[in-house]
Amino acid sequence: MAIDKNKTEKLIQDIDDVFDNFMFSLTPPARAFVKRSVMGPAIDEIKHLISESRPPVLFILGRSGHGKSSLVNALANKHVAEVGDVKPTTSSTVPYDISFPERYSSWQIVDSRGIFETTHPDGAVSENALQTVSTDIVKYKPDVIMHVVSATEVRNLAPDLRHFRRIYSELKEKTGMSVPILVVVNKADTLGNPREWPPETYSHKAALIRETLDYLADEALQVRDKKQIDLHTSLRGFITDDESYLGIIPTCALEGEFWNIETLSFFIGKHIPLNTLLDFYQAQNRKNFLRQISSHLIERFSKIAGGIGAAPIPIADIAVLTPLQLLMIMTIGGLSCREFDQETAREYMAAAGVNIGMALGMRSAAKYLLRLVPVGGWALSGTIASTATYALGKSAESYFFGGKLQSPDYFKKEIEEGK
Ligand SMILES: Nc1nc2c(ncn2[C@@H]2O[C@H](COP(=O)(O)OP(=O)(O)OP(=O)(O)O)[C@@H](O)[C@H]2O)c(=O)[nH]1
Ligand SMILES: [Mg+2]
Repeated sequence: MAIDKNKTEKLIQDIDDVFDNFMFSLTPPARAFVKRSVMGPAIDEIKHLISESRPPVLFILGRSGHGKSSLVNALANKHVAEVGDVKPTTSSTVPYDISFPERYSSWQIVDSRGIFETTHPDGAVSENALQTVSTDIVKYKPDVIMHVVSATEVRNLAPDLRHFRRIYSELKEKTGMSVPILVVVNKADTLGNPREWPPETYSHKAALIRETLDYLADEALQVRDKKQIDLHTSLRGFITDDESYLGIIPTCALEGEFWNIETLSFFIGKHIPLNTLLDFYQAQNRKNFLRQISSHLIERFSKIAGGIGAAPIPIADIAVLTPLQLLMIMTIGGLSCREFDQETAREYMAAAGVNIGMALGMRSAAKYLLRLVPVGGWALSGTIASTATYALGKSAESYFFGGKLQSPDYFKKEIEEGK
């Protein structure tokens, strides 16, 4: 299971009702403040991340046979694109949707299949082909462009990259659009002896990959600065300061031998818009990435909760925060591939030691949350509110993602001890 966007509206409505019910104790100005400055932003955050989320558009560029389709399959973690050795007969861009119904997600792939084969006798890409790609970028408005080059061909095909960079710069100037582009150095396994794999085991293979990446960055693209994506090793690729090619990532997309696909996925996730992240990561069923969205959400929600400290009249009752916290817990559960509903919040609460009967509605569930994070004091300060929300979120995250429940108290202490 996963987060079903279509259910979000209803859930937000429910939470809003719960919230209205919790407002009795507040004066009208305080009520208006909490609604405008706390609940509003929290709901907007969920809308932005979930109900307004849309499929990412991934544009794949590169010569035939270099592994464009294989990469799509590797990223998707399932067979979605045709892989083969058959030369393309038509040179046109083929857009297609991949849907992941069980994960309520989809992607749009734009495969520039064959376009780069319309070449001059000397092997260079024709100006015509480049213009076609340029038109297609305007037409399909991709969120990211992957330029796939087989590792063994990097030296031969360096001009492709430079030509494309030129065309892209012109396009950028003309239209103002800015799409992150990365070079995927695929078939890294075929450098040298293909049987020496993976490169973590064979230092010679690792050296060949490094050499190829360095050549690409320093000589072919002449980037001024490049940083390792993984601080421990240069083997997993670079982030560059190039105006077009933001990343250089080696991969193996051969089925059964996948390598460094997670780095690629992570890099794409860093560069696509926030409202495409849910579809992008949820489709892949990669829990560690969904956990990052969850962490981002917890931080946002605790910051929003902290806003309560700025209320014109001190707000004494932390209960006003519980609808927000309930929404947060349900979303964290949803991201971890539970159902996106109150059952999920109930499951966490039961695990944390607050067993609420099945018959009780959302309002009671929210009330019971208070037992999990007791806070003292007569007025709710911003710090208390954000700490309590953070601790609760982290505790839910440990339960849904870590498989081992840590109490909110544990995280509260961590914050108080300044960790
Ligand atoms: N050894 C190795 N083979 C790969 C890798 N990626 C793809 N291949 C193989 O390369 C061949 C071509 O892969 P495709 O994914 O079909 O290439 P493509 O770029 O989509 O080709 P077109 O659709 O013709 O433009 C297939 O036989 C793949 O199995 C890789 O990382 N390593
Ligand atoms: Mg293909």
